[in-house]
Amino acid sequence: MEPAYDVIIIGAGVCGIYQLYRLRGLNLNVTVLEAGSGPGGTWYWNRYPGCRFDSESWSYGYSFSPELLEEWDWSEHFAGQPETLRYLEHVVDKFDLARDMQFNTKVERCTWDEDSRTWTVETADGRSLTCRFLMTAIGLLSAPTMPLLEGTEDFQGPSFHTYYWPHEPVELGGKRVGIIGTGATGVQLIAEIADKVAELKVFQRRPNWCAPLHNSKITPEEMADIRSRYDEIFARCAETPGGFIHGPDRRKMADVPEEERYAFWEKLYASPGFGIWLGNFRDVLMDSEANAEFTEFVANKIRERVNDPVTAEKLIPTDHGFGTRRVPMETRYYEAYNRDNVQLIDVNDTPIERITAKGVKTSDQEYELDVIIYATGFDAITGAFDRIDFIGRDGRKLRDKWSDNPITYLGVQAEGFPNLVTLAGPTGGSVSTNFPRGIEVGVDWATELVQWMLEHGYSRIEPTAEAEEEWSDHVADMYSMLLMRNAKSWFTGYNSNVAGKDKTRFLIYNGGAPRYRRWLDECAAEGYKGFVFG
Ligand code: NA7
Repeated sequence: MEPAYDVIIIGAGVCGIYQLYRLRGLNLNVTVLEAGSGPGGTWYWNRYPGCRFDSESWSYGYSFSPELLEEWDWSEHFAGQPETLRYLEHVVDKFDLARDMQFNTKVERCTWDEDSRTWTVETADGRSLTCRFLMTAIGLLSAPTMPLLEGTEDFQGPSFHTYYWPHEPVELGGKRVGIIGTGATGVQLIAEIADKVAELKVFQRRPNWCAPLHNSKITPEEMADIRSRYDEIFARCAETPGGFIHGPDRRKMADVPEEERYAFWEKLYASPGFGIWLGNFRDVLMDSEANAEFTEFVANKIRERVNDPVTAEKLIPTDHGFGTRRVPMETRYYEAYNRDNVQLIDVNDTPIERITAKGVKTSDQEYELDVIIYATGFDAITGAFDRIDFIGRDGRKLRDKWSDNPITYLGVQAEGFPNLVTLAGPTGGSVSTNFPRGIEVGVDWATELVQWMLEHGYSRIEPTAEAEEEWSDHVADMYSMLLMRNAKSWFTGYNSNVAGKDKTRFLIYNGGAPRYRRWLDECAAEGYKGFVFG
């Protein structure tokens, strides 16, 4: 029996939107299943105050449509979440994509049937849909995790994970607010609300190396200039490892005279965006001596910005060097701790014992709060896969296959799971880049693959175990070059709140976007080597 759909895409975020657009071009029968009540993915869910891009807005928008580029104006160099959501909704409207999207549709189980060569997708509302190809666009950071603390249900005021920030406005003015977590999310939120709440208690386990974002408005003249340079901007993003406008300085730190080196670092610290991380001397992220010197430079910046020396030292990471975990970008984050209403509570000194009806109880005291916010991060990349039952060939479960290390071929497919295309899945190139830049490459490639299969009369694709092994070795090699491999963060698959994930896993591809594209291109040029077709 023919399946109901040629392709089902799970997820209507940045990736799912573009994948639907491309498959329309092949005249296929496609539907997108989305758990949210509208499109936008990450930008639909994360509505917490202060949520915004760390990518330059104009380097984040889709590049595929000159008309779209022509008509969309960004208001800030680093746009806030409401604007980004409006942008994605605009794209969906413009290309009339919503008619092939089913919202409020949560996927629970996907089962491969070898005889009919179809996937059956079961949804939480009790429906079963069949398709030839199943594509996941389920996000990297879409499986939020709560801390393993007792009593989270007992708290009597409002409390939520940042990912589930309510759609209706949350009144924080005059409230006593507690935030657990100081990653990129916590840092944005803390800086945004510090001067709006009565009291802010920040419960910090490990600080991060944060750097100034230097956001600003885009004037009409600037927007006109950006528009005239889009080709140049996207060409630049295509040549940098991270898909950003910022690429590494090829000089070695030690080869640059000290005075010049520090002048360069001062300039980076005063410049907008990720340049300080991704535009630094290349060896800062690879060589521990170079890293230590730059790390001390940033530590001194924190000391200059935080009035109380004890608080300043608590905000300075001691377990990892600068840039070896995700660098949170901030706007007056450190200055928030100079305010009388903001208190930093180091949970290493006074561990949280439990959440109570009234607030947070540490070994030291009970902090009475009106609102508790969990900025405790995500079960990154594989978490969203684990929350769906993917059952492949011979009843194999993807969750089991990936429990130790998520292995794939090119980040695109896993052996044992025919016709399942893991867009933005583990070990793929898009997950470590400025996301839309990476995902346009991945989606274009997947679309061409489907087209090629249709032209050749194939209805089944699966990678070989050998191809998967070769890719996994390469992924591991790429980690070995970077100091990041030793830091505990979601880049290395670490999450203390998920059983079995408090250890290093190779989750992302660190070889850089240009190298990833070469692998994809070579694979296609050689008749999609490494895959077996039927
Ligand atoms: P992150 O970067 O994973 O940060 C989560 C934070 O929550 C981090 O500071 C954790 O401390 C903290 N955390 C987690 N569990 C606990 C418990 N039990 N007690 C205290 N503190 C805890 O997630 P974000 O949402 O901030 O950022 C995710 C990405 O979104 C980000 O990288 C951007 O790409 C966008 P830890 O460091 O583990 O000690």
